[in-house]
Amino acid sequence: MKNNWIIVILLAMLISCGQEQTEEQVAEEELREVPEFNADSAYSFIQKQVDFGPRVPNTEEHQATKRWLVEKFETYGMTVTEQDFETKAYDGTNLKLTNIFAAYKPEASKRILLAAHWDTRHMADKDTDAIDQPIDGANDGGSGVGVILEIARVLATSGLEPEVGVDFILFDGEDYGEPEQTKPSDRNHSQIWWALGSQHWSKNPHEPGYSAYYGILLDMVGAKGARFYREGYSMQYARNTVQKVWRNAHRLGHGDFFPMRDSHEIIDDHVFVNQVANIPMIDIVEYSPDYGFGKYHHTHQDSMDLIDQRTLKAVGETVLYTIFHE
Ligand code: AHN
Ligand code: ZN
Repeated sequence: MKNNWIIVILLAMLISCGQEQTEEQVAEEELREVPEFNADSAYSFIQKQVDFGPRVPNTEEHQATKRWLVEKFETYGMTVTEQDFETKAYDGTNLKLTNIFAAYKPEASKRILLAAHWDTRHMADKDTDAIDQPIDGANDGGSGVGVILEIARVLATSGLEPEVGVDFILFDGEDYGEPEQTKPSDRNHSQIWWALGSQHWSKNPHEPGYSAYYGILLDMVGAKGARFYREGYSMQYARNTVQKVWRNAHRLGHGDFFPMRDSHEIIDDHVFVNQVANIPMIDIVEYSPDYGFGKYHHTHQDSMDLIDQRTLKAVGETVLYTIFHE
């Protein structure tokens, strides 16, 4: 009998000890130092991409941008893998595409995968003018890459190191889908002509068996006044990560940018990463449950005039904080 009581007391001590540790861990987490995300630097990375011209597959501008992106990651001491491949577009054009992969802290086994697309749309099919001309894609393409490059710069230079490793993937051919005007209501859904780079990589990862703890896709993360809702597929495949990231945004005072509200599913690069590569990936994307994409979407309004450093900062700080708290 006496022994039973001793066991109960010992158990109680163990439990309370465990709780104390948890509290300590929480306190320690809150004290974790997170390096500064420089929105001015992220902005300049977007400006640089736009200065190359539209990053349309099979153009010289696209090639030149690719060389710069690879060099940028290499400057930050990362090993870069270029995945070249060819694929047919909706109109039969043979596209020469490249997915760009870079690894930070490759020895870490727990890894976060950050993704964006680096190509831009070959037409302004939602505009009323010059619909056959390619767009600048400052936000659609440029912003996700800009935030990613700034995170890569910070990881390489701040002197602070997260516990996790971080991988970066820049997908090509995301935006080469069919024109809005020729989208027939009875169109054949068996083939999706968008997200060609992520479709290829998800089926053929650059390293067989590649995986990550979770991924975060950044798409159109730089527009003034942007709102990031909890996108449908992200909630289906990676709900915990959505909740964690949105909670972090609110902790940092960026709650206005990250409403606690769902939007329905959209086809974006993360769909294939989730369904084919089986890596849970969320999409931080400007897509409203009320009106869908912003009015600049696939128009010539998607230029540097649209980009606001406050939006870049909200997204960049939230993602960096999340990385440093894993
Ligand atoms: C749809 O148009 C449904 N998905 C394409 C997502 C996208 C286009 N993101 C950027 N541009
Ligand atoms: Zn687009």
